[in-house]
Amino acid sequence: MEVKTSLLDNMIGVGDMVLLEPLNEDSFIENLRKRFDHNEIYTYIGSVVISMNPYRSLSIFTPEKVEEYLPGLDEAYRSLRDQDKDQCILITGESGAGKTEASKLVMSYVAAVCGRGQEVNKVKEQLLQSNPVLEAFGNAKTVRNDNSSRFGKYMDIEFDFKGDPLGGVISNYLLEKSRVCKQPRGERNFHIFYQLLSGASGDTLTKLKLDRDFSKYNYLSLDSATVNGLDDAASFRTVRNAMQIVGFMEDEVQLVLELVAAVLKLGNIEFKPESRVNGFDESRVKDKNDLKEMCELLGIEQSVLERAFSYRTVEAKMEKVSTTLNVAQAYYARDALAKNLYSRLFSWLVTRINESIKAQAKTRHKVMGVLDIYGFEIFEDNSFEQFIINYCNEKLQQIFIELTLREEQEEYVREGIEWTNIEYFNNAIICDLIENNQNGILAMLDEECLRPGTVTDDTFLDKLNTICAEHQHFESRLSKNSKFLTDHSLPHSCFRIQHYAGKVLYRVEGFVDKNNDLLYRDLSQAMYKATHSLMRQLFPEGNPAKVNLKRPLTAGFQFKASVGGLMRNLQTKNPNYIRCIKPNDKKAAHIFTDSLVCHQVRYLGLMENVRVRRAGYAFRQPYEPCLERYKMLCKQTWPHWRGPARDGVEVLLTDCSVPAEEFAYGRSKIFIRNPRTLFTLEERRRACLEDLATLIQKIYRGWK
Ligand code: AD9
Ligand code: MG
Repeated sequence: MEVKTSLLDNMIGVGDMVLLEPLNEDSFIENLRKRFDHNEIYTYIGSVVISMNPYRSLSIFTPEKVEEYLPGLDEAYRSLRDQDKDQCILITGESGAGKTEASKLVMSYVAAVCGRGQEVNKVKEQLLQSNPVLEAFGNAKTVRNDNSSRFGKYMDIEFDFKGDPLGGVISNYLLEKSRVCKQPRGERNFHIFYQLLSGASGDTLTKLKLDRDFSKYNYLSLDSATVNGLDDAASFRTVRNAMQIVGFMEDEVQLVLELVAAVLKLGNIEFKPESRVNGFDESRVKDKNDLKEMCELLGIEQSVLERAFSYRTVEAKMEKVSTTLNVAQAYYARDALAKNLYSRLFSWLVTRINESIKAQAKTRHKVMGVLDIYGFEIFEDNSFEQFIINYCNEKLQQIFIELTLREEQEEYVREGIEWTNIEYFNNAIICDLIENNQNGILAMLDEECLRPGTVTDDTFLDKLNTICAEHQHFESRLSKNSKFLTDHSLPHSCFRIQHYAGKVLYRVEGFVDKNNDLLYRDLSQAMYKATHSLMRQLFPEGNPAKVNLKRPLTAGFQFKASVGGLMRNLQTKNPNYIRCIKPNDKKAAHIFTDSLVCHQVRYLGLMENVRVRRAGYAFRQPYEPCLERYKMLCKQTWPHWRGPARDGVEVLLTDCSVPAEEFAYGRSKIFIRNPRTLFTLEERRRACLEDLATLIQKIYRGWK
């Protein structure tokens, strides 16, 4: 391909990597750097958007400008409106790369380009304002990102036939609930706790029986309670306002805040041992004040909750046996309750928001899905949560590979278009290591959780060691595979996975417990007895009339099923990608670390992406519908073409003076290289339709 590089390209780099000459890893990185230095944070690979996190606000991000700056989106939106195909925007990249910010830009873009009018504006505003609410409850400061998403989010924006938004539906994926009780060093609990304490009026805090001082609460980490650049008090006002716009009633907001307060109170309940005659220690609540206040907030009888922290009832068949809890078990029960309470509250918020934003009676025409998940992360200590998050990222990378690299190439071959195969790493093997139904890591974890007898994290690791030992992406001290086993100091209680985005060492401690996600029934029954209407609603299994002796599904099993469903959903849509890249590890503006960027470019498969794209065609359609749609643009094909559709399309494109190198004829489809060619055809078709409408009107008037 002959490419003319202009002086401007030399200075600020080329906007589409497809045009980069020469193409190699160095020139690719250099191009990103040049553009980054000139505040050009978006670069394309055809329609795939590469987005560099600028770590500062650029004035280009006014909603009006978004349209100009995200042409990739423009294409998705036009395809949705004109090609009648559901779209999805898949936003990927590691933690802190800018996915959530990009997803908000997508929403602002939708708001900016489509219709006005009171009703449409209300829908848009509600969709946009769902963000601050979910971020307050589902995001937190981590070492990697001051506003890190700790849940996965998928949102379908629904459109009518004109392309105006009608509403939306949000699905959420596994919230990292362990954070409610404990945060790693340098990290915080979910934003809402700090926002509430900093931003609520004195009166509200008194009603909630809360103190403004963070240090009063066991569940709030203190070493990083305030975050530079975050104004918790102002955010609280934003969240309150957003809740109102989304449609929360005042009393609902109050109920939500009471539950947030209840979590803080719960964390302050402490236990002491009381010796019994037989030598066992039985747990007792130490200082009853927090317990009392929590019960007052929720309308729970104090003695019921107190008892649930000292005894546990085990029900088997028709029998009920009461056993005592020791201090450690009481703390375990307390934390399990706090985590469940908070994560159920979060899911309730999503359901409640959906009630408000769902499309009203009008039938939806098309949807645009926007996926913003927690990014790939490697911490010093990685546990079950990172394992789940990284698995989700593997799945997303797999979709990219399937749809962009594999299927694309296979289609060219199938259609008989000349093609030289491009090699790439397929991470299906890692997905399989994790999710295989027989011997995947999640299946083995479930098997361990269900096995009778003594089950510990170590027995789980033993199992992994024997079954996965030879897998080339798995490593443990007992691994037989030496390919990645360079480090003989791998600790005993760990295993390591060579993910597509890097090696991660997981500590097994807590895996079994987190997967089981056990909550003693006495506690759910105590919660169900509350007079607090929302609390009751969150613990339906506490209803004594509905005792279910079946084991609840494990956390891993549920996650795998929901991610599987998500992937199937995404595959029915036309994918559009925003690949986010983090320029440095310091959360700082103006710094571009070559090695870090290079690592991401590699694992995201971006070089392969350019190669496939350069050789490929952006748009394809079977001959018949293509001819049907555009036949009016050419005298020879309008109103009917007699003959094979393929020939009709050829006549049509030649007549429309589309240059020959712009298309290729496959066995059943026409392939068009540049989406702009298609847009030109669309515009001409529209003009044609308008002329036709005017003509019909004239004839009609003539008749009258
Ligand atoms: V995580 O996987 O949820 O931990 P994200 O979502 O990829 O991560 P996020 O969008 O939260 O990252 O971006 C991190 C921070 O980078 C933001 O809080 C902003 O301070 C900064 N950022 C990201 N994108 C932009 C942008 N387009 N303009 C300005 C940005 N700042
Ligand atoms: Mg995020």
